[in-house]
Amino acid sequence: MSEAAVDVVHVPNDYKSDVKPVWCPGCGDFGVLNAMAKSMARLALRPEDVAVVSGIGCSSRIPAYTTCYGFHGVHGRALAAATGLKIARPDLTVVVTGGDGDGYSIGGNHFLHACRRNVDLTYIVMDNRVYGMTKGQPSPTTETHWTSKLAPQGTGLSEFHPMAIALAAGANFIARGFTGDPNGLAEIIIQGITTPGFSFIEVLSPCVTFRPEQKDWKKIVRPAHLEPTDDPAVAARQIFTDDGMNLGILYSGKRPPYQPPIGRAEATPEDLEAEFAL
Ligand SMILES: Cc1ncc(C[n+]2csc(CCOP(=O)(O)OP(=O)(O)O)c2C)c(N)n1
Ligand code: SF4
Repeated sequence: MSEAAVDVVHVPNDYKSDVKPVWCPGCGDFGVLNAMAKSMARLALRPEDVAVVSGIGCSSRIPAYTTCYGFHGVHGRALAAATGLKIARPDLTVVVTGGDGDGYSIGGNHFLHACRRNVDLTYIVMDNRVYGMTKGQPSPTTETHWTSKLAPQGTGLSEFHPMAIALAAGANFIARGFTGDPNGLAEIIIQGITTPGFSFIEVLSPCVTFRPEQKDWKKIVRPAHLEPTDDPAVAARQIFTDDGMNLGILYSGKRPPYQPPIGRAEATPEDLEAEFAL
């Protein structure tokens, strides 16, 4: 977070652009936009000191809906772009946003290595257990027996467990929020942004169009009533007894973030042109 960020009082609407979201009415992703705006206002961040980086998907549209710097990149590559940005501009607060398809399917490899590298990023995954933008294909977090026109017999595949993977791969902060609780989610995002290193926030974000049954999540989510631990063994036990509906901060570690010194560019553009000339 930039130290110059505390001079102006901001309200959540200062972080929302004039671009009207094209999400379906009732989509959980509205709750994430609201929670992000609340958290940035509470942290008194200047929009120009924040970059929101995404891939492709309904959830990945968020950068355009904010007044922060934004990068709406390539499907599954948000973490790679954000890592480069944060290394080059450590003064920026870099928030990465996307869906379960973007982050765990095509972007799965980047997810593993972002956790391992522990660059100071906050990664918010809007998990609706489906590919919303491309009309309802199963994603890695889709339940094995969920049937639809596109998967009439279900996938028959084990579900990906993002929190377990994040812990095993080295993420320094791991939490779960719910879009129906924007205040609780905003608090988690604040903790994620202010905890150094790679912060992974799984957000249960209903896709009301392709998974209308997820509207019932509001009846079954619950606060986990856990003290965040910095002991991976304790966190691992919690994760493997978790039914996916416990909300809160599971793990808050002490691993220092990876931030190599930023050197002066040693080659000029002319040197590079000469080197790569055919
Ligand atoms: C390289 C590439 N492969 C596939 C696609 C098609 N595509 C666009 S969004 C998407 C999945 C979106 O699902 P998710 O990330 O879960 O986001 P949601 O729309 O559910 O928020 C896919 C497969 C693409 N745009 N680029
Ligand atoms: S298709 Fe699903 S994820 Fe996409 S905007 Fe509509 S409700 Fe949201």
